[in-house]
Amino acid sequence: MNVKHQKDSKHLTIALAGNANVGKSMIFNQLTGSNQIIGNWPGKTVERAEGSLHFEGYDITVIDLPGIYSFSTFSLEEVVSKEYIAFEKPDVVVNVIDASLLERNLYFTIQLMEMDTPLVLCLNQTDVAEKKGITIDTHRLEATLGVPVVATVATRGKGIRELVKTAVQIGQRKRELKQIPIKYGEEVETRINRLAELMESERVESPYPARWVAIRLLEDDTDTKELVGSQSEHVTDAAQALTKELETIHKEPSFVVVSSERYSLAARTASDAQKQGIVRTSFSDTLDSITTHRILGYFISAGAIGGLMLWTFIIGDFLSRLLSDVLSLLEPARPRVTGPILSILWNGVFGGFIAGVTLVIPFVLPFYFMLAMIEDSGFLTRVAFMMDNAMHKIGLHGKAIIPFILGYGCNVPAIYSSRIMETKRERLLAAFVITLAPCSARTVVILGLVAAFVGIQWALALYLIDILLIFALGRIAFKVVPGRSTGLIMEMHSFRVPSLSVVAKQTWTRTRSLVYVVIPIYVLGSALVQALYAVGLLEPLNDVLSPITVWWLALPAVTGILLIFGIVRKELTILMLAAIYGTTNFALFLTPVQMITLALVTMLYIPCLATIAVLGREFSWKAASAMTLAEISFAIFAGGIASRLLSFVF
Ligand SMILES: Nc1nc2c(ncn2[C@@H]2O[C@H](COP(=O)(O)OP(=O)(O)OP(=O)(O)O)[C@@H](O)[C@H]2O)c(=O)[nH]1
Ligand SMILES: [Mg+2]
Repeated sequence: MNVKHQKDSKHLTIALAGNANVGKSMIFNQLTGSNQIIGNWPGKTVERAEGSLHFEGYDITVIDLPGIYSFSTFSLEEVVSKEYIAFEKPDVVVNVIDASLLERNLYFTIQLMEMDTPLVLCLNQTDVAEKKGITIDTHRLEATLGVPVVATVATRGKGIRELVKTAVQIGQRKRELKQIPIKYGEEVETRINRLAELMESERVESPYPARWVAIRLLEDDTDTKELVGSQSEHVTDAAQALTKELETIHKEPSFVVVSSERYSLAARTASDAQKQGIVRTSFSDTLDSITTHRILGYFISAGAIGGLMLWTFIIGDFLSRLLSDVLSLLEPARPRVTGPILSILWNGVFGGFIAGVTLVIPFVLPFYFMLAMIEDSGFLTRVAFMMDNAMHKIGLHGKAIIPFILGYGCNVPAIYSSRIMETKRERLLAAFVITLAPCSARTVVILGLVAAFVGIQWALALYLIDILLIFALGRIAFKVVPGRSTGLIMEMHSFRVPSLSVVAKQTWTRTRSLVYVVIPIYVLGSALVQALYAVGLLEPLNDVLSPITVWWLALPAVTGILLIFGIVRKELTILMLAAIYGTTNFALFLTPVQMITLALVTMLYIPCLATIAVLGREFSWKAASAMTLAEISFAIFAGGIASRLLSFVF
C-alpha cells in the first residue's frame, strides 16, 4: 500500500469514520458533491470513496469509509477502514456519531482514540436526539475525551462548515487538544504496558501504535497475533500467558474483559455528557410497533414488496403509454425510401432509441423512486426484520432481504450490498438468490410483453413463480454449500420522513447510470441486428439455435438472436424484438404462450454480463460460471415445460 502523506501546508486528507448509518456518506456528499449511496439501513458504503473539496484555500481530499462498530472482528468493511486509517494515515479522522445513540457510538470512538490518530468528533443527527429528548453537552464531552466536538444535522447542512473548519485546524495542528488517554482497569492496564514494553525491546514493527497492538493481543485478535508472531514469538507467547491470567481472574474470555471495560467507559462518558428529558411516545415509535407486530408486520412487509411491484406496474404502464403516444407523433417523419443503410439508421439507431426510452425509463424511474422512499424512511430494515424467519428457510437471515430487494432494481449493486452478510458463505448464497431476483430489466420484459399483451395476472404469476423458484433453488443451494446459518443482528434506526432531496438524488443517480448504459448499448445492438440482417447473417445464427428455440421452446427462430443479445442486458430481448419487426405491438407475431415462454426464459436464463462480472470479481470465476451454467440449463428446461403446459390453457 502506498503511503501518501502529503504534509504541504495547503493539502489535507480528512477521513470520515464511524458506525454504520450515522450519516457519513451524507456529509461526504455535501462536502464533495458526490453521489454516494444514502439510505436508512446499515452497510451501504462497502468500499472507501474519495472526493475533493476546496475550503479557505485548502485542497482537501475527503474519504468516506464503510461503517463499522469495532476493529476487532474482521468483516471486509472493518479491514477497509482499519487499514486505511493505519496505513495511509489521514491528517484527520472525523468520527461521525449518531447523537441519539451516544453510548453505543462512543465504543468505536474509544477504539479510534487508541489508534492515536488526530480526531474530530462529529455529533450528527442532533435533531433526532432532540426528538428523543436527549440533550448533549458538547463542551463537557470535549473536555472528557480531549477531542474537539462539533454538533451537526447533516440533512440540513447544519454545522458542516464548522466541522470542516475544526478538521482543518486539527489537521494542520493549529489547534492542539490533548486526547485524554484511555485507561483500563488496573489488571488490564498493567498487562497492556508490559506487552507494549516487551514489543519495544523485541523491536516489533507495525503500522499501529504499540499500545493498540498490545490491547489487540490481549483481546486475542488473530490478525494481530499473526502480525506480531511473524516477528517475535516471544511476544505472542507472553501475550498468551497474560491473556490466560486475565481469563482466570475474570472467569471470562479476555476479549469480553477488554470490551466490557470499553463499554463501561463509553457508558460513563455518555451519561456524564447527556441528559435524557421526558418524551411522549412519538409517531415513529407507534409506526415501529405496528410494522414489527407479530402478525400485522408480515402483512405490512408483504404488502410493501407487493406494493412496490404493483406501483411499478401501474405507473410504469401509464408512463410507457404516454411516452409512446408522444413519440408516435414522430412517425410521419419515417422516410419512405428503403434500403439496408437507411434501415440500419432508421430502424436500428432511431428505432432503438425510441424503444429504449419508452420501454426502460417508464418502469425504472418509478421503481427507483419508491425504493428510495422505502430505504430512506427506515422501512426496509423493518421488512428485513419481519422476513427473518422466511429467509432462514434458505439459510439466510432477514438482513438478506435488503440486497434482495435492491436486486429488484439491478443485480449489480445488490450483489455488492450482499457484503452486509456476515460470512462468505452467506454472501455467496445471497448473491445467488439475487441473480434470480426480477431486476428492472426483467421487469421491462415481463411488463412489456406479458402484462401489456397477455394480461396483468400472467405477469404477476411470473413474479410469483420467480419467488417460489428463488425459495426452491435457494434451499437447494443452501444444502449444497456447506455451513451453518447465523442469527440476525441488525440495528434498526428510527423511522423518519424521507428527505425528498435524498430520494430524488438517489432515484436520479440509479436511473441515470442504468439509462446511460442501456440506451447506447441498445442503439448499437439494434443497428448491429439490422446490419446482420442486411448482410444475411441473421438467419444462419438463428438456425443454429433453432433446436432449442423452435423445437424445444416453440418460439419463432428469430428469438435465437434475441436471447444472445439478452446476455448483455435482459431488456435487449424485447427491445431487439421491436427492432427486428419494427413495432412494439408484439401481439402481431407472437402468441400468448410464446410471450409467456419468452418472458420466463428471459427471466431465468442468465444473470446479465455485468452481473457475471461482479460475481467473478466478488467471489470467483468458478462460482460465477457455475451459477451461469445452472441458470441457463434450468431456464431452458423450465421454458420447454411451461410452453407445453400453457398450450393447454390458451
Ligand atoms: N434526521 C437526520 N437524518 C440524518 C442525518 N444525517 C444523516 N441522516 C440520515 O441517516 C441515514 C444514513 O445516512 P448515510 O449517510 O447513508 O449513513 P452512513 O454513515 O454513510 O451509513 P453506511 O454507509 O451504511 O455506514 C440516511 O437516511 C440519512 O438521510 C441528520 O443529521 N438528521
Ligand atoms: Mg455510507
